[in-house]
Order: sequence, then C-alpha cells, then structure tokens
Amino acid sequence: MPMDEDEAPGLTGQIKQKLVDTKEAWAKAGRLITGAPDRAHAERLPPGQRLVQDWPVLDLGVQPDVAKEKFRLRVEGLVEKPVRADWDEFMAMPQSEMVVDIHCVTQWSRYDNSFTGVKALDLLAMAQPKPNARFVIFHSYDGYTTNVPLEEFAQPDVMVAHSWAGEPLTRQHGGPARVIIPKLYFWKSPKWITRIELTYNDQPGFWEERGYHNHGDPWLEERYG
Ligand SMILES: Nc1nc2c(c(=O)[nH]1)N[C@H]1C(S)=C(S)[C@@H](COP(=O)(O)O)O[C@H]1N2
Ligand SMILES: [Mo]
Repeated sequence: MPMDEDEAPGLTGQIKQKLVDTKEAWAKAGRLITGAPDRAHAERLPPGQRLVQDWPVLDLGVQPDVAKEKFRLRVEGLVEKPVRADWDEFMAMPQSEMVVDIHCVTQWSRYDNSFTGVKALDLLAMAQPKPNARFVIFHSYDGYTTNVPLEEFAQPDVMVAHSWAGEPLTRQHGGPARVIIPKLYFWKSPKWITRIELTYNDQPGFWEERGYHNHGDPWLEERYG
C-alpha cells in the first residue's frame, strides 16, 4: 500500500531512537508485568495499573502539525465504499459522545475521559466492509501504525475523536483527530489519524513489531508479546 503523501516519510530518522530502544528492551525483558491486581479498584483498575489525574503525553517525539484544511480521513482497503473525508465532511458525519477509561501500557490509567467524534460503527456503516475483511491497520500523519482485529474496531465504544472534555483535541494528544479504543492498551489508539485500512492479513504496527503484544488487552495484561 502506498503511503499517503501527507504522511511523514522516514519516521525512524526522526523519532527519539533512545526512547524506542529503551521500551523495546523492556518489552524483551517483560518488564512492568506485575500480575498483581489493585484490590481497592478491583473492578475498574486493570492489574498492574495506577490511577493518574493528569493526562500524560506519549509519542515518538514527533507531533505533526496537521491543519484542518489539509486533514483527510480515509477508510479503505477491503470495503465496498471507500470513505475519503475532508475536515468539514468528517464533522458532518453522525457525532457521538462517550466517557471512557484509558489504560497505558506504561502503567497509568485515567478514568472518565469524555470524547466526541465519529463512532467506528458509523464509519463502517458508510464504508461497508467486504466479507473477507479481518483486520484494521491504522496509519497516522507521524508515520505511526498500529493494528487491531476488525471486531475490536467494530465495538460501540470505539471512535475517531476530535474533542476531549468538550474542547478540540490538542495537537499533543493527537488533534485534529485520533482513534480511541478503550478496551485495549492506549498504544492501540493512534493519534493524528489519517488512514484506516481494512485488510485480510494482519500487519503488526510500530510497537507490535518492537515487542509489544499484538492484541493488548489490559485486563489480561497483554503488554508484551
Ligand atoms: N500517531 C501516533 N499515535 C500514538 C502514538 C504515537 O507515537 N503516534 N503513541 C501511542 C502510545 S504508546 C500511547 S500510550 C498513546 C498516548 O496518547 P496520549 O499522548 O494522548 O496520552 O498514544 C498512542 N498513539
Ligand atoms: Mo504507550
């Protein structure tokens, strides 16, 4: 698949290689897997996580400046009706709100994040996946990629969000638009999204290729693969 010309080429030349190396080494060592559920929050806080009040910023050190005029959202690949929306078309799609908890593999969780955007289910209703579509590969403006099974994307609490707590998503948190998949660790929620590709074959993304778990369920502590 050719990359969108708006996507940054040569990602590895720009990222904080030291940071990536450290995380990759942790993944190899299986670090941070504690297996110890926090009893006080047994029903809400996944094992090995701690609750934070602020919202940490995690990325590869490249935060693309995507002007709304240049923003494009595409849903393509194994679909009957490829979607290609500019900002106004994206904002004219059915809008939804949700309040969800988010869980980062680096052990922080944050409760009650309110997001506004377009539900994955609404995008899929427009794009109409072909019967042989099995996986979703996300492509972002910083060159980041990540992958999920189609059934994980087709959950009612998955959306392409443009607002958080009623305000436009900031650039550092992935604005103008990012995917939110609350049931999986947060590395599966790509910031600065531009292309959502439905495929037959799975295609491990940036962190999945560097030792992170291919699935990433926080309740099963699927941190490292
Ligand atoms: N495009 C893009 N999306 C990304 C990342 C990234 O580097 N680039 N990092 C992932 C990781 S590892 C995490 S934990 C979350 C962090 O999102 P936040 O900075 O809004 O907390 O974004 C995920 N999505
Ligand atoms: Mo992360």
